[in-house]
Amino acid sequence: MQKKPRLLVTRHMPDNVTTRIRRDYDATLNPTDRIMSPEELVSAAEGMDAMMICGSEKITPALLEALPDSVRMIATYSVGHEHIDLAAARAHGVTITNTPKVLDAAVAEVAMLCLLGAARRGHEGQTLVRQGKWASWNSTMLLGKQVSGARIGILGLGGIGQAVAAAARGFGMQVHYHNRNRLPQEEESGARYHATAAELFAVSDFLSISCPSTDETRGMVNADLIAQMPDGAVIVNTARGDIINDGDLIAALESGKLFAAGLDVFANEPNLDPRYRTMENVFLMPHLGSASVETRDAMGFCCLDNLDAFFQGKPCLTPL
Ligand code: 8YV
Repeated sequence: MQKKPRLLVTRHMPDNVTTRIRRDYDATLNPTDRIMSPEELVSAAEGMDAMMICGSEKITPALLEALPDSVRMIATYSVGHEHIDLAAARAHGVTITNTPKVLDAAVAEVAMLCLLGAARRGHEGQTLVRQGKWASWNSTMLLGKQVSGARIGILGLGGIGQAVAAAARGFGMQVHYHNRNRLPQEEESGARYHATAAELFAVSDFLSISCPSTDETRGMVNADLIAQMPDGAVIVNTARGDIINDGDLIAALESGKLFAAGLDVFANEPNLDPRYRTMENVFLMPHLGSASVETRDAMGFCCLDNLDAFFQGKPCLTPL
């Protein structure tokens, strides 16, 4: 019988994923889920053929240099890959895969949760009920911003952005978007293209961020762009926290320029800018975009399908 490939799984995985890992790989698991330091990663990778990692593991040029040569493939349990230096991986001959598509629907659900939670004052309503401070019905209590009929601007109409667009259409929203390049018409599904971010922001009663974190997008959502938005707009972020300039967003939320924000992701997670914690007009989630049972299994299976293909000498399904 052929020997199973040796796989280092750096974080705890859902049961269905772990069952398949144990079945098909000679695996070293991390049941305590403690995030390893780069030195610990290198030492744990000793003798491994491949690694299955998460966004918590930074695959830097220095780490790739230090990893044993036996590691030929790294599958990241994420669609985002800003934690991996792809050029350095290529230079070291290490194949990298991610998990696109399988999480589009789940992340779009959380984008809508954040959008609705922000627009319809989900945090304040919850707090009122939970703290026993809801005295009586009142015609002007916690009035929100109506979603139906409003315009949503989607920054990054990729897989997740398109799923957000479909959900937003279900709420009767008019969809606008900005990408570096315009999509073919069939992928736009009627969404209106704006060649610049400033043009998109100018028509966005709601702005949903669905683009990756890159050198171009980091810090992009700043005071200048927010100033272009209609007064009383709402910003939603389910992509990466560092796309937003936190100081500028907070200033716009405090001044009333923005009505609210719905945030699932933050710069420097989990140590987000502490000012968000006490702001009433911010709906907060702890990076739960892909956190449904079905999607977290599908992400694991996507990693394993890629690993299986790699070790069978076939092309990976979702290489980077
Ligand atoms: C994950 C994500 O929860 O896929 C991504 O890029 O941000 C999330 O789905 C996280 O990155 C797990 O590694």
